[in-house]
Amino acid sequence: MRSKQDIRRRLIEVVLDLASDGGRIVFLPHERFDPDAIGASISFSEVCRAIGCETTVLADAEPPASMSYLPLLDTIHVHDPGLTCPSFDLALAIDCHEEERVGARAEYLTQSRLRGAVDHHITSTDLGRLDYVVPSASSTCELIFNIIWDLELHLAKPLFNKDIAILLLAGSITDTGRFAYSNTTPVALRQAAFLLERFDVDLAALHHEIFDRTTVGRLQIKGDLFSSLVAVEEGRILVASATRDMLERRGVTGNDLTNFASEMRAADGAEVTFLFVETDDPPGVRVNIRSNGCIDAAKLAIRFGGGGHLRAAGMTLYGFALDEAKELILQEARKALDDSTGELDS
Ligand SMILES: [Mn+2]
Repeated sequence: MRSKQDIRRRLIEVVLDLASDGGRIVFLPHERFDPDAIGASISFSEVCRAIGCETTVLADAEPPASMSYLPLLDTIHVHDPGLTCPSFDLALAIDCHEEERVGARAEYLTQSRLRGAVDHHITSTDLGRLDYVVPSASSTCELIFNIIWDLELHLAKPLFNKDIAILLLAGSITDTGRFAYSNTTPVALRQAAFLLERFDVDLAALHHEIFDRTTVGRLQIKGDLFSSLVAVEEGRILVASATRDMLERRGVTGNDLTNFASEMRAADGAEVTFLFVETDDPPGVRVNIRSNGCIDAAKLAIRFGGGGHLRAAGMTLYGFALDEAKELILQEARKALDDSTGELDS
């Protein structure tokens, strides 16, 4: 088996090779991208362009207003399923590695000359030769930092800049819950220190944008959700759910709710929390899972076509009604808790 470093080296060699004659690379952040996926995609794309590649960041949708603080969002292209897929030398899935996670853009992975990934999600499929997937990394931005670092050393020229610093910090801060979750590594902290030493980034403003900034509608839906929260199995399982009507009444979307699942996990005695959100297009139920380490959230999500990490994962149950989804998943959660023998490795 090749080590992660070997795969990183090979990926860097391919990028350098493409840079020498204007090779074309497309970056594919996962669907419903978060700051980690988009921050990693844009920063890697910027660096590859700076060294001679032609690059495109191809997203499934426009960035949500909540991410408008991020630099270089105007460089993103939004996928148009009506257009034929242009040919690229290399297609990279970012913050994901499975075709399903990039949805309709999967054709770029299958039709490009080379394909790869940079990701830190738990692997459930066979990895390709250029799949740089490190589940122990705190964020994909941590892995992109390593790649840019290596490229700087190799080319002996500066490649980090202030925009890239903000993008990488945003991904890292989001995925580590402001350097508070158990996935926070000394490496992530050292990288953040390096970026803050080298560039004048307003860290307080970045934290505010990522974690504190909210809207009246979000505060109201939070009240609605938490006041209807249900404790199951003596509070070891906590369940909250949002119907389409609830979202409409407060003028918010399902994407505005993701952090609430993590907040619920802080309740005394909670071992696993579920947030169920009714979705429209296509109809189904989005499930966010947060675990305190007793059960493997990713394992549960993967079984239903989703994915994630040990303590944070999610999936969408297409065609399910809210009550059906809750019944099915709670049954699985009870089983998983019964089978659990205590703390899993994080
Ligand atoms: Mn991530």
